[in-house]
Amino acid sequence: MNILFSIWSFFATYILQKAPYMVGFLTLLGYCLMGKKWYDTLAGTLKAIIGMLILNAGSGGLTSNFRPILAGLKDRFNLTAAVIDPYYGQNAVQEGVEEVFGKGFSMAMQLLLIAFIVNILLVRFNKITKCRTLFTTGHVQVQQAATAYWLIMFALPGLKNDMALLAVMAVILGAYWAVGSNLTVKPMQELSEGAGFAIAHQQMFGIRIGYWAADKFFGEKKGRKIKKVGEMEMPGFFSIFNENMVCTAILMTVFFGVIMAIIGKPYFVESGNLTESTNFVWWCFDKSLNFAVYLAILQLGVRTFVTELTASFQGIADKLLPSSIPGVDCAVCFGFGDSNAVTFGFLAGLVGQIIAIIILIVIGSPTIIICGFVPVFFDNATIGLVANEKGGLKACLIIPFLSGLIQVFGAALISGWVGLANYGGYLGMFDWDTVWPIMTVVMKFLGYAGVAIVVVALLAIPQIEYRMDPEGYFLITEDYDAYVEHMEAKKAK
Ligand code: ASC
Repeated sequence: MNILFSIWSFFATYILQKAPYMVGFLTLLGYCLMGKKWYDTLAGTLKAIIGMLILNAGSGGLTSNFRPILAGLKDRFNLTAAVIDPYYGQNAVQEGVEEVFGKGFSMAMQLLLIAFIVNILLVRFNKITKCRTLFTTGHVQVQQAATAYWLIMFALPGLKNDMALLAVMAVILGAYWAVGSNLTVKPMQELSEGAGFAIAHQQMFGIRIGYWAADKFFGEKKGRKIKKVGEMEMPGFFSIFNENMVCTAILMTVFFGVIMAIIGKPYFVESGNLTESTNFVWWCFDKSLNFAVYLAILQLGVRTFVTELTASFQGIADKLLPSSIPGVDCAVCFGFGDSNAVTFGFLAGLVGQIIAIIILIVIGSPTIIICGFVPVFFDNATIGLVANEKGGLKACLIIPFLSGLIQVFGAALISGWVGLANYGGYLGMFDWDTVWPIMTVVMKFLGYAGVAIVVVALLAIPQIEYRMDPEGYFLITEDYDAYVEHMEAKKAK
């Protein structure tokens, strides 16, 4: 019994919560189920792990380099404010949960495990549930389990029994994982031309809303042609913007240069980021160029692991989870579509967030928000990329801009209301500024009836999507080329 527990606890700590090893584990399992030769299995598994580690090096580099800059705005202007950032959000829960609810943080990790099982079951029985995607991004699951733990305890203070509480939370969170990532199947299969992954991250509803809005308001209709970012032929000097690295470097130098100049050298010297003798302008320039470097690393990581994971997942889909595909980190999609849309989406979102923050300050909001790098970059870049694919440059700028506004206002309302702002941070990613606050309101005011409404509403979403195209629904994950033909035939009718 003890040995079994040790194995389980090793698995939970080192594999389930660590995306690279989870991806490696799934690749290993998939290739074994396919009966691949042992050396191909070994090579594929290693490639998947290393690719994901490279992706983490890229996204970690972006985060550690640029997070202090945005957080610096808060210190520089002496604001008492909640930073929207998944890591700050998790810390806030860890710090406050005992004091506010009298419960320890370890229960949030039990929640993660049970919710993951709910996700697996929903996919296993997808003939009924219509859920096609398995969450594989462990670090995100930890952050979400922590915040969901807080929000649901806040909404249902009467639910004192730990087992009942865990059961309710796990069903809601597990359903959110299965249903949310399932919503990204169509946008991602179209963007990657059938690479075979969905997104399992923190803006899954945001991706689908962005996709829908881009199509509806900017998409190709009779007499309306779209111009995607990659199709913009720019004359003379501007043509250098067609090159992703150059474009990113120039835009980042301008934007972050302004922000760093506003914060000023003394702050960065004091916080130990540079020494007094360092040339500040050159330091800003160097930092901005590094943005393009980390983005390139991240894309290399994607190229390294995606084919392995999706090819091996076929084994899992054939033998264990029919018609399913893996849900992966949002940064994976940065390897597809127009790379410049990533930068444009991010910067448009940043402008939206900064305007929203100024509005909060001007109207004297009791909760002030500071943009964290992770939500402003990863959410808006992803949404921008998807919007560009459906609606071109205009959609790629306007939709992330609106998303930036929504992120700040949504986070201010929910984090102030539930009390997380008092602990300095909130998860703050798109779905957690929109869908989760709505679910929290419904449960807070309707109690158990609210829980039922939330669960039924979540589970109804894949059913509705299925009914809109019963023939294409599973085809899109099973055989993308056949799906494209099916869509063309449908259009011709
Ligand atoms: C998150 C989070 C990260 C990033 C990363 C993006 O939500 O916690 O570290 O986004 O997953 O690649």
